[in-house]
Amino acid sequence: IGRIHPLMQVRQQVEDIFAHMGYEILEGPEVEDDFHNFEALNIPEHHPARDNMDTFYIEGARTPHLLRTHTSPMQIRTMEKQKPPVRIIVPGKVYRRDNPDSTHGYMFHQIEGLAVDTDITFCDFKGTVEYFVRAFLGPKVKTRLRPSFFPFTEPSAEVDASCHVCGGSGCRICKHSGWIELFGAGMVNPAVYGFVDYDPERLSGFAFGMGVDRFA
Ligand code: 2U9
Repeated sequence: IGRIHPLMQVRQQVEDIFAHMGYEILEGPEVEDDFHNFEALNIPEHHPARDNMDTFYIEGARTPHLLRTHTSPMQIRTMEKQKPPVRIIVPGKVYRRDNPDSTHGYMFHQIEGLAVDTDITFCDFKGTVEYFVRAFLGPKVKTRLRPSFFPFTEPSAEVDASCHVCGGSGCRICKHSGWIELFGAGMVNPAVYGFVDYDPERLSGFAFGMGVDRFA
């Protein structure tokens, strides 16, 4: 008897929660160019994330092409084509060079999201994150934002949830901290808007990225 794969179950749950908030679900190409995967996301040429160590480049193409290292290039493509407001969820396979072992492969699944409009604030970001985490993990779960860094968001944060095993009192699963790291997020770095012809003086937004395999 067939079953829906655990990764696709998680993907469906996440999609349903954001669809309920009015987000559109979009997919994009797995072979991308340098501009959409790096340049437009404020990852400059000598950033370590661009090293051959991390990225599979496609040989023989006229211009540099690669296997996307995140689904973010599709958010760039959407902003190039579409005027704000933008509210999208982009699930899909991504590829990174790594030393494979029983818990690491070359391909994994991500879900990223992007919201851009004329007056989106950090409060909208926080409220959306809290709504999502409670819808996904249950109404009693607490969330916490920790400062972080990504080239494409500023400020950036890691989103933690109170431990689903011990409820926050501390156990082996949360390494006695009471918290579990869930995903990365932040306000879209204004530098990104310049690459897609959006006005950073008029527009703001937030973005997030989560690993489906980790969630499952
Ligand atoms: C645009 C602007 C900003 C997407 C984001 C993250 C933070 C993040 C990781 C989670 C685990 C990747 O799968 S993972 O290894 N992602 O922490 N992603 S903000 O930010 C964007 C995307 C597109 C135009």
